[in-house]
Order: sequence, then C-alpha cells, then structure tokens
Amino acid sequence: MSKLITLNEFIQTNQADFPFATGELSRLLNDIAVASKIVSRDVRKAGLVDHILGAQGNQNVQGEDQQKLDVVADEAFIKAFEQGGEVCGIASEENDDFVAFKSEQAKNGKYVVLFDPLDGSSNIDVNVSIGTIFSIYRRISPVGTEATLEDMLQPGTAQVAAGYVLYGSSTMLVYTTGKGVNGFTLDPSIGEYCLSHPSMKMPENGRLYAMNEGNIFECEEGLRKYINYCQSRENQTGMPYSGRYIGSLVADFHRNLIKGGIYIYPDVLSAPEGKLRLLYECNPLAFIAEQAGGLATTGRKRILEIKPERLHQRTPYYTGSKLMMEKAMECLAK
Ligand code: AHM
Ligand code: MG
Repeated sequence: MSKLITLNEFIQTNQADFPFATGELSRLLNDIAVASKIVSRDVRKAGLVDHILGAQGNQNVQGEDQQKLDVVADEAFIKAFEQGGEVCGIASEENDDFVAFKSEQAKNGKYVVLFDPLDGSSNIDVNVSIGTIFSIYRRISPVGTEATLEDMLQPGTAQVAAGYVLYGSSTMLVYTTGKGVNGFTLDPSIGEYCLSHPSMKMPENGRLYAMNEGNIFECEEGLRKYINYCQSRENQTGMPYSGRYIGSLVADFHRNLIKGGIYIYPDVLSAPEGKLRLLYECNPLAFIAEQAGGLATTGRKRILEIKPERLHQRTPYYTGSKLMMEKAMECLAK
C-alpha cells in the first residue's frame, strides 16, 4: 500500500515547480479546496433539503434560471477568494460583471480567478454529477490597485493554473499548474483530498463520443460526417463508437480524460457561437486537456490562443483524445 498524500502536502512539496514560487498560489489552491469541500457538502444534501432545490427565481446573465445551489456555490468561492488575500478580483459565470475586491489586502493580491461555480446545473435536481471549473491568471494591472477588465480578458495560454472539482460518485479535484495533471479524491471520513490519480494522461485514442445529438441537424455538414464516422464500422476499431453524454461538461470531460474520448459542443442554429463559455469552462479544461496530452479547439483553432473580447464570450468547443480530435478536425476542414 502506498503512502497517503494529501492535497495540502502535494501542493507544499511541489511549490518550487510553480511559476512564481512565493507560496501565494499554494494558498490560493488551498482556498479553492476548502471552498469546494463546503460546496461538496451542500451538493450531497441537495436531495434532502427542499429549499435548496429548484429555481431561485432570478435569471443569470445567460437568461437561464439560477438554481439555489448555483448561488450557494458562487458565494462560497467568492468568499474564499475575497478573504484569502491572494486574489484581487474574480469573474464568474453567475455574475453579469467581474468583481474587483475592495480591501487593501485584496488589492495587493497578485491573481484573478475566473470560474463556473456549478457547471451542469440542470442536473442538480435529478441527482446527476455536476462540477466546479476554475482558471487562475496573474493580474496585468499594478499590484495595490483594483482589478480591471483587462486582468480578466487574458488568453488561455496565460493561465498559471486551472482545474475542476467533480461532485460525482465521489468528489474529485483535478488541477494543473502547467506541469502535468494530478487528481485528488475527497475522503469524506477525514475531510481531506488525497492523491488518487497522479500524472493523469488522456489516452491518445478512444471510442467514446459525447455530443448532444439532438442538435445533429442544426450543425455543420463536416460534424455530421464525423459523427457518421463514429457510428460506422469504418473507424479504426472496426466497430461503432459508444455515445456517452451526461450533459455536465465536467463529468463528460473527466470520463474522457480517464478513458479516452471526445466531447463536442459545436455552434448550432440556436447557439451560433456555441453554448460554452470561453473563460469559465473552455479555457481551464483546454489547459488540462493539453497538459494531459489531449487537444482542445473550436474545431479549427486552438482554444488557448483565442484573445477574449467579452467576459461571457462563448465558443464552439471540441476537446479530447488527440487522434479523435485530429479526425474530427479533418472532417470539419473538408
Ligand atoms: P451550465 O453552465 O449552465 O450548466 O451549462 C453548461 C452545460 C455543460 O455542462 C453541458 O455540457 C452543456 O451545458 C449541456 O447543454 P445541452 O443541454 O444543450 O446539451
Ligand atoms: Mg457552466
């Protein structure tokens, strides 16, 4: 039996690998871990506590009903960032505008965090996996001042760390600081994340594809060709691939990271720019995908190189195993 390594120990041991090894990023990752345990606890109670379920009545900036648990998660993370002292501002999928923290300590924070507090929220009240996704950048504005929009609109290549928490059959935290990808499982009996998936590598190929196929006639010809290829015996396995679509990006991504596969949310007639948000969802998972040996593109262009223009910008999204991604992009290019 190998020694149990907690997330805390792992972060301390690997601190020297961090791009700016001053301890602040370590503390920030710990803040995220603590907030995610609070959210995990609340998610686990969701089916029991009636008043946590159901739409709160507000709509978020995307015009979707906001479930109470979204708000709970949003607030838990914002509080952790505001009090932690390493972060000068945040932007979240649930807030119209970014938030620049006002305290002197926060103004001296070197980082901004962009996050989706609870992704896959339509799955909350049916007891299906959901997740948190986060992305960390060094600020561009001078330390000692308030965070600016420019701090938030950095390309994904500038991320110093990114990760996700999956509230699934167990709670897992997976992250990268640009030196590979490591996964930790929350042991509820001791309340600690323990290293369970060291040096995660996405299989180069796979036979699982994830797409909302209800949109198949709403998307471009090249994508229909790729899906036909997945369903035919013409692919490299000689058997149809399996379709797997949870409808929670984090869960679909995590499965593909472990088993190999491709996730696709294309531009469709009803969502001409795609559905997923570049800053809160696509960039962090693209960083992880690439660090694990996979790819993430718009179908044509590398996600991490997009220069964001708006906080809530959306993009078509293809991510997964390298060879599957190359085949999908070849179909689109034809
Ligand atoms: P959300 O951030 O509002 O939860 O939306 C993002 C989710 C993804 O997790 C998921 O992959 C996708 O939306 C599902 O969308 P659809 O129901 O259109 O297939
Ligand atoms: Mg989301």
